[in-house]
Amino acid sequence: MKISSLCRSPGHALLALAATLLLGQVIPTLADQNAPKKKLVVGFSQVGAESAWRTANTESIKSEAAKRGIDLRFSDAQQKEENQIKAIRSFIAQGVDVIAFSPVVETGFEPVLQEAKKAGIPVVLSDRAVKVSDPSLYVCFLGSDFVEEGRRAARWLADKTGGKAKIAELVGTVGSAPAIDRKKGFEEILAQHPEMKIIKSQSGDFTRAKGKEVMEAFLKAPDAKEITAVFAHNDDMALGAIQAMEEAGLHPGKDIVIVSIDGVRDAFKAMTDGKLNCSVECNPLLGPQLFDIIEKVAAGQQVPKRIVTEEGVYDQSAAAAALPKRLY
Ligand code: GYE
Repeated sequence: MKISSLCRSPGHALLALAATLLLGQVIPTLADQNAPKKKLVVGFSQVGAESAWRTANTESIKSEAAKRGIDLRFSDAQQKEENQIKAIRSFIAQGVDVIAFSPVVETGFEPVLQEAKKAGIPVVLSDRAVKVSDPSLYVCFLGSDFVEEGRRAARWLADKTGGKAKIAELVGTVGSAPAIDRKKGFEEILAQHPEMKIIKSQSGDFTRAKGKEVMEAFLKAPDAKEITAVFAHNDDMALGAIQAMEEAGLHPGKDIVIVSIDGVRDAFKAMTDGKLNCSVECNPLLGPQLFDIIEKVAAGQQVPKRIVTEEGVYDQSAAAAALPKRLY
């Protein structure tokens, strides 16, 4: 019915006026709803590009943000804490909606996180944890259980060697959550096996080049012949160590048993070639879960303080079948 046809009496006229006012109010509201939504702005400070794991992690985060139409301000810290602190400060200055970051080391972030809190910007930790005295400085930590990964590596090695091994350990970045926790979990299981001992331990900073360098030094030491196993905190360092062993005329995977962590494609290839013995999975494809959390946080919804990713263990017997399906 047309509004004009209602205006035959004062009562009708009033009704028509009310209808017009009502429509006047309804129409802009509908228009608001149809207006393009403001893009969510997220600042992400990444550790660097130190490993194949990290490359896959960065790709997962960038592609997921693009898929969701999120304005992602991405910053690469090149493994330096001071660069991460600068990036976070710049995200605060830009007034982003949410800050996410993967802290290169555990300590030293408290002051900048306090600045974010004062600015009212929520912070989500991705992959690595921080040590802070005030847990309200971040809303959620999404990542693996690194202690359990260390335990898994040690359990596998104990099984493989019948509880007898002289181990050279390639440690991750000093002070980083995965290096601290993987060592802790590994040593926890070693404590149950008196004939398994770490005889050498040094950081290879999670990179292939440094893993190789450290292994070369281990192999030049007077007691080098005693080494029966290598525990590398990530695949890249194990792959570097494999190169060092081959250059020294050894047969990696046979003369020395090697277990590492991550489960990247090159590790699966090395396992199918018989050079690496085992890789404990650590999933870098955190993008979808991370942005689920970020979107909830931005909408003011509650999220759990800790979300653990699910992972497995692969050795040579499982590597060939799993390789074609590996996504990273
Ligand atoms: O294992 C390593 C990377 O923080 C879990 O960092 C991550 C670790 C990963 O460089 O390859």
